[in-house]
Amino acid sequence: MALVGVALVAALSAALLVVSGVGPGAAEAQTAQTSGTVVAWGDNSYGQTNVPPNLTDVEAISAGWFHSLALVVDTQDTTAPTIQAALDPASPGGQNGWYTGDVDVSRTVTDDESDISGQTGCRTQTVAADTAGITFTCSATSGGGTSSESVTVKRDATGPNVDPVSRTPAANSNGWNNTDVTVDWSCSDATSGAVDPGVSRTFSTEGQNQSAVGTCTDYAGNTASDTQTGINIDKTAPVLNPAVSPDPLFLDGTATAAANATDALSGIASQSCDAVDTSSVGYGTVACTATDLAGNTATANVAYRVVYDFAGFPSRLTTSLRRATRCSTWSRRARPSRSNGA
Ligand SMILES: [Ca+2]
Ligand SMILES: [Ca+2]
Ligand SMILES: [Ca+2]
Repeated sequence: MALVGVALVAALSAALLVVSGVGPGAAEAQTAQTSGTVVAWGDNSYGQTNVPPNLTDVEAISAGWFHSLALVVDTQDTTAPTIQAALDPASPGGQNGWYTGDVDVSRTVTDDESDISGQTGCRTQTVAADTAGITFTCSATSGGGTSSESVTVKRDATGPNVDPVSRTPAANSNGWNNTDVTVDWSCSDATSGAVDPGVSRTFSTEGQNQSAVGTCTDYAGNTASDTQTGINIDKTAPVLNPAVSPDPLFLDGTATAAANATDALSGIASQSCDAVDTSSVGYGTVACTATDLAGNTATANVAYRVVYDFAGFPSRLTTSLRRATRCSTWSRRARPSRSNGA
């Protein structure tokens, strides 16, 4: 409240309807309306109707002999300070509201109606470590009261963990697979959390020393990768070109078969053929098998023929045969001619 001295003499307003107070004096009278406006009337020869301009919010008045008093309400601050927060960077660089680097939090505290009498927690703060959420609260007090404003910052500048879990199926003892290979990784993250609990990648292409890369992502958008090497896939069976030797095969002779296998990728691990049977003259087949280092197996048959081992006739038998041949020749010459048509 403030007490203001006023000289008021004025004509009574016809609009004097709602009155909150009356101040009768010796030469004038005045009243304050509920709107705060002062109306005065009396003898203006003393200047008593010159109501001070901007005289509003009058709560009470009192008229004297040559003076008047008006009690006006102080201009009050009815609003607490305004707190404006600012972050630098202004917006998160990561996803889902996460900052992925340092963040400065500052405040601007203002009050147009009264002075700031105190403030706490309003100084500039820097978030330089990962946090799932840290809240900074600024409180400021003025004649209008106390206001508070809070800012929560989430910072995750660290990539997630990506750990190899399995390789299915496992490579054989030679380090090879002959089917698709699936590599699995687990994902975890200490601050914002992993988007997926794990990732996997399946290889179906044949090749040696292939690499598989697993990438995990956290909710802030950070990523991390792991590379698994040495993935050897060979799905193709060896190629056989079997052969039997010697050629020709003689009855009861010694003979062997060879698979003559080749493999373009993992290479031949083993190859073999069944025994060649020369115990009888004629045609036969023998089976050959080859396996590559990946475990692919191929089989092929090869045909063969067993013949007599003819090294020529003995000399005594040759003489007998010559004689028999001559006799046969003579017999044919001695045969009667069929010129007669018989
Ligand atoms: Ca204020
Ligand atoms: Ca993280
Ligand atoms: Ca192969």
